[in-house]
Amino acid sequence: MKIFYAVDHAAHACAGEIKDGVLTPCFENPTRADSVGAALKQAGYDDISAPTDMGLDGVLAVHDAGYVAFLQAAWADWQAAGRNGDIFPLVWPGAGMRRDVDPTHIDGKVGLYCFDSGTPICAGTWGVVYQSAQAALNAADHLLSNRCETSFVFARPPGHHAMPDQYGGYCFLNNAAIAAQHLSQNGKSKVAILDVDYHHGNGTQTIFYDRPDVLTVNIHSDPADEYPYFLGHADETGTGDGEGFNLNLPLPKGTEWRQYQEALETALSCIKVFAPNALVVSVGADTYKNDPLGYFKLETENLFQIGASISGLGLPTCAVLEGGYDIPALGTNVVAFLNGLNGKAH
Ligand code: SP5
Ligand code: ZN
Repeated sequence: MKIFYAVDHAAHACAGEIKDGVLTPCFENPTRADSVGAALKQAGYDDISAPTDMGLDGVLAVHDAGYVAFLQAAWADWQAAGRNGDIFPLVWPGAGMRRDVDPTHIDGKVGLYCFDSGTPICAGTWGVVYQSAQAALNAADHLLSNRCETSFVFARPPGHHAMPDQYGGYCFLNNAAIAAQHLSQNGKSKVAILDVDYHHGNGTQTIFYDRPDVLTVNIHSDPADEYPYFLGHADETGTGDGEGFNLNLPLPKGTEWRQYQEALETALSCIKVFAPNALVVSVGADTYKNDPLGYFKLETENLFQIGASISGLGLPTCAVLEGGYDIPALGTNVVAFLNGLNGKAH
């Protein structure tokens, strides 16, 4: 299994996020990737590389050019406005306000391109975000021409909340969507994306919502009672030609393996019927019982079982890390998932 990550990931390190109304140290911080890197090496996964630079085309295939230009310039614009701390939004275009305007002030730009208050930007953010997207492109590329059957990206920051033109949920560029689109444009005529992060992958769903050739399937905490609230409900099934090619399987807080496994079987059956040529998995370890942001009750062994069940599909598979905030356990949980995915023993 080929593994990629942003080697300079530690440059994306913000001071805090707003949680429960309080500025709190960021859950999504560099120690996450350190935990994963150490566990991978200890488990013998040593084919780990920095990505080669495949350029912006793969990013612009899923994100709006104006949004990407904003991300590239945001820190310089923020500094030019005399600010030194992390970038946070001040005002949003709420319902009934205009989105078809082009703010020249950084506060207007941030409001236009951001959808939550928990996703700060610091000096190093763009460079790391770009490298993580490159890691996803490299991992997808390695599935082409059968160079490898499985690949993995321990991307940080994660990606599945990132919309075509908005960031949030710790996510800026949608790494999984970028990987899927790369596969789609290079001979994989049908691609499935399975998202098993605790939170709904609102960005990934949105990017492919009108596409019948990219199936998106999500198993996540019911957005009636959990972030991101405004997408991820069971009645969202796709639109236009994409009608019937999005499946949401929301589960209640407190979900244990027995109930999760039923949803997973439903998800895998749906993917089998779709019969894709390749699979992208958004894997989050925030389904783990001790996760500080998640309220499911999965054990490490269950992460292994998720990986093993997915491997039963027999598809070329690119796994992309999303959430997981019990940082000491994160590496162990990721390795458990990968051992399952690669047909190894738990
Ligand atoms: C990629 C990913 O997992 N992103 C998750 C972003 C979640 N951000 C919102 C956190 C809000 C936490 N609220 C918890 C309430 C605890 N009482
Ligand atoms: Zn999550």
